[in-house]
Amino acid sequence: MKHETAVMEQATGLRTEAYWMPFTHNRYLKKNPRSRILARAEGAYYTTAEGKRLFDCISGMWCCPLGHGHRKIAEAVTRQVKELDYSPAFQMGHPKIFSLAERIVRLAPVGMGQVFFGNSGSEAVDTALKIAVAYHRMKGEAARTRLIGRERGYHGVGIGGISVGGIAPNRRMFAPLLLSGVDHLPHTYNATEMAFSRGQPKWGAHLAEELERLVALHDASTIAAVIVEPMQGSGGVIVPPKGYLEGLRAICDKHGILLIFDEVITGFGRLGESFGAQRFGVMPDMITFAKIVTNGVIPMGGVIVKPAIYDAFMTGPETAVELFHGYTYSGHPMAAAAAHATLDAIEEEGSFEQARALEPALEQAVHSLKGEPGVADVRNIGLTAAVEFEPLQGKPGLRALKVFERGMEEGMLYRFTGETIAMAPPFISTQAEIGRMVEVLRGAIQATR
Ligand code: PXG
Repeated sequence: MKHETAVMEQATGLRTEAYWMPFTHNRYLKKNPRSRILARAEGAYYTTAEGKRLFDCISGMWCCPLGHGHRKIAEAVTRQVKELDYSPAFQMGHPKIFSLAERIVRLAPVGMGQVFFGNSGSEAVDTALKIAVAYHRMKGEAARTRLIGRERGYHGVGIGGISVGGIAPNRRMFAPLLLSGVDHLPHTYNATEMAFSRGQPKWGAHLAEELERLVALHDASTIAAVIVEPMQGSGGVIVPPKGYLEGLRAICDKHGILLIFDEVITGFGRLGESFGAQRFGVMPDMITFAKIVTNGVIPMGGVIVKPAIYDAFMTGPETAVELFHGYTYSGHPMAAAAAHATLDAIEEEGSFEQARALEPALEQAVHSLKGEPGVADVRNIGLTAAVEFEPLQGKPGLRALKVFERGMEEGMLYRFTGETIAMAPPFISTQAEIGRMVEVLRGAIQATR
């Protein structure tokens, strides 16, 4: 209790000026920070500094689906800090990172071979883009330097990631830094054709053909890779149309272009399978991951590659470094311990099965919001869903912000961005909690005009 009181007191006298908060309306939040300060977390709930309990509708930021304060993960991390807190990442290793790589390859679609580790999704993406360009160079196709992303895509905030990314505000301020030689596929969202789709929309497979247009424009011999999220998460839960990813795969194969799936959100169970690749039955050449691999407890990210990619680098003198890339914290022992414990828990608790079992309940509940005031679309797949609103007149984004704030008052921590509210509840949620999450949302929508 003493500690509890100390946490609350810290929050009461909070001085907010020195902390520049990421992706945040700093001035607005700092006017009234108290409701936004989290003090504790346990299972599927946060407690704010004001003592309010919030259901974690978005699993942290899509990363904590096994629940907070997971005993096994906490114990593994505690043991690890005493056993081996840090190990140099270059020219040295430690047992847990080798075995972790092997485990991740086993979870990945058949045919993957190696894992390169970093500390975040952004690092994973920039690593994958570098590997793609370097791979072609190693194969004697140094002209293949062009990268293709997609509108509305989110690939983190590194220079590579914002260049292939397609979220305009993330790019606008940094325009001079964006990589040259990048092009974008159109996004696949079309309200007229697919509003209120359950799971994969039936319309839109033909949009993959846009890649043929880009190939015709730039010539295949200049294109290194295409990077897409199998399901666009940050863009607002945009689900790939049936046949679309298959189409991209076929066109990449035809032209010798690498296909990268950015699975930072979809990796490790969000879609009820290890990766979106398995859910959609489409095999990429590289997969980027982060978030759920450690249940969000310690930062970790990475890239899974096909053996043919790894092998292309394993040439030249054996004493020479093959890839001039890596981070001080690549394969950090603390992250490796957290990841092993997370993967253990996923096996023991049947986490992917939990996610699969909750999918129909979430689908049914969110689609019942059709017809509520201002609801323009509802979409879902796996254990994630989004509700999109018609903007309040002359006030873009305000409706979702108001719904979010109302939700907090009612004990729900949703995710809002633009005109959408997104949900990606923990896999450990009960059906009743999913139901409540949606009913509170209904109330918040009705109260917001
Ligand atoms: N790729 C994808 C597909 C992502 O979703 C990143 C890369 C970058 O990961 P890092 O670890 O560098 O942040 C992401 C991150 C949200 C939200 O609520 C999504 C992300 C991060 C924060 C919030 O939409 N995705």
